[in-house]
Amino acid sequence: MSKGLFISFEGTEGCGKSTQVELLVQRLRALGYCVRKHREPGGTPIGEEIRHTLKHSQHNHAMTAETELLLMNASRAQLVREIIRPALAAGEIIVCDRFYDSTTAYQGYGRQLDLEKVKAVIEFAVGETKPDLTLFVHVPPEVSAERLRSRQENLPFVRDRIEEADRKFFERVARGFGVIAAAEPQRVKFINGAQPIETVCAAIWEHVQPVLPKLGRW
Ligand code: Z5A
Repeated sequence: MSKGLFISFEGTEGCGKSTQVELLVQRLRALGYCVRKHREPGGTPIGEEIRHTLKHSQHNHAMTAETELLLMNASRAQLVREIIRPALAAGEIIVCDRFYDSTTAYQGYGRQLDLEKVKAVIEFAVGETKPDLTLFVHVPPEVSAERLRSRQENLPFVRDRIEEADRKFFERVARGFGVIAAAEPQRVKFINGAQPIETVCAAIWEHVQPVLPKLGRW
């Protein structure tokens, strides 16, 4: 049985997940915990190549929703076996920027693939390896759009195929995250991301602190 702790972050783009992942990892390391930070898709050499194919490759325009689903989960299957399981077995903390709830939200609700088939693919990719705690960072679409716009102004343009989807796609994704959070309130904690960074960080810590004593005792 795993002795470590697996925490995932979820939410729509621009909700502030990556900012909060970094703050949480820094805080846990400062307290002496052994923590690994990963992102999905990606996190392993194979996963990072899949990430490039999914997001930035010049040849990915024709990618079907089914291919997208399988590539997301190919990257995940590799991350789970190469990194997450060994780290959990060694008693470490894994903090992951997105995990399988993103597949349910984006490929299930967003791309409108059959939810039962999506679930079966996820289960094949992860097996028994599931997050102990998921922080769902929620912001209204206008906050997300404004943050992405201001970040874009400060970065060179990088093509991202998934971000090219239309508004209705992102509305379905947001609705999907809401359904997921409501279905599993024990695991998935709702965080109001439309607050100052320090306030969001404190709200996240309220959920992380109580699970830390369970490390090594699952
Ligand atoms: N995807 C999928 O379809 N299926 C799957 O199974 C998986 C993923 C795993 C990954 O993109 C894409 O893959 C994603 C879902 C899909 N696609 N889309 N679209 P990614 O990894 O490149 O990016 P992301 O996960 O979508 O996140 P992001 O765009 O990088 O944003 P974020 O991590 O949520 O936010 P952030 O980078 O922390 O913050 C955004 C900006 O807001 C930044 O300038 C911050 O300084 C600022 N910020 C953050 N917090 C605040 C607060 N509280 N106030 C004000 N400003 C803030």
